Amino acid sequence: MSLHRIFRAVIMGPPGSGKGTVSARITKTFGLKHISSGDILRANINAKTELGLLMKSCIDQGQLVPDDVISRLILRDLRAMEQNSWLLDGFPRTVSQAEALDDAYTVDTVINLNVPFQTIKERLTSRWTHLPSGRVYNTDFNPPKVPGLDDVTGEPLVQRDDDTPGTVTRRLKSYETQTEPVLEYYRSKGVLQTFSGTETNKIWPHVEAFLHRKLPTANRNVA
Ligand code: G5P
Ligand code: MG
Repeated sequence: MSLHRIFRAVIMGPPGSGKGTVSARITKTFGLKHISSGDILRANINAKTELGLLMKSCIDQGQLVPDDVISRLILRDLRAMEQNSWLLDGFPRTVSQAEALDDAYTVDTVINLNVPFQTIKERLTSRWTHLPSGRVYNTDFNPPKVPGLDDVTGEPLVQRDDDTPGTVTRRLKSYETQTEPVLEYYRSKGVLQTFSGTETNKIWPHVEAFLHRKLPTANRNVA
């Protein structure tokens, strides 16, 4: 790896596996730009853009939005950060999305968070989100300093419309049928690194050590 090489990573894992939580730690420690497809979609819904209005019912029902829509959206954002190292969270989620990404960029590493479904179901019903930033809290695991309010802005936290038990079950189903094949896709390319566990605080040191090996200081974005 040359000194100035840009580092491009993907973080995968079932809904609620801790992608957002681990991404925040990676961005803080390694300075990669974080792009979350879910955060971008929710920002569109919140701002009532045409795209947001079209995608809302899909997301609320726990279904994936169409491949061409999300691929276009994410690839457009990535073109605006050609000079940056980045971490993609929530994209790609189908083999077709992975192929679209592959046509434009080579992914250096894929971090896969392997967390049992039972653990996930308990977490999501106690998640609170600050929609504008994507910051996530949990009433047990990492509660906000003031209940119901974001630590940084003091703005109100909300529960996501797709965090109801029935919708979580549908999201896990679509993960199994549509997203698990993407793991195989990256495994065959030799870039998949899986981290298993039930607690983010136990998984994180392994992810951090792995990235320290992969990503010498010189490759990080200037903060
Ligand atoms: P998203 O937004 O990408 P998901 O379903 O992939 O949504 P989600 O729900 O955002 O993933 P996460 O980021 O993996 O989960 O997890 P998180 O938010 O960090 O952690 C979950 C909760 O657990 C939080 O409350 C956190 O504090 C807590 N937690 C973390 N670690 C621990 C721990 O160790 N212990 C405990 N007790 N708690 C913990 O996508 C949403 C929708 O957008 C559409 C789809 O409709 C999708 O369903 N979409 C796409 N559609 C098509 N293609 C794409 N590429 C799409 N991307 C998004
Ligand atoms: Mg997330």
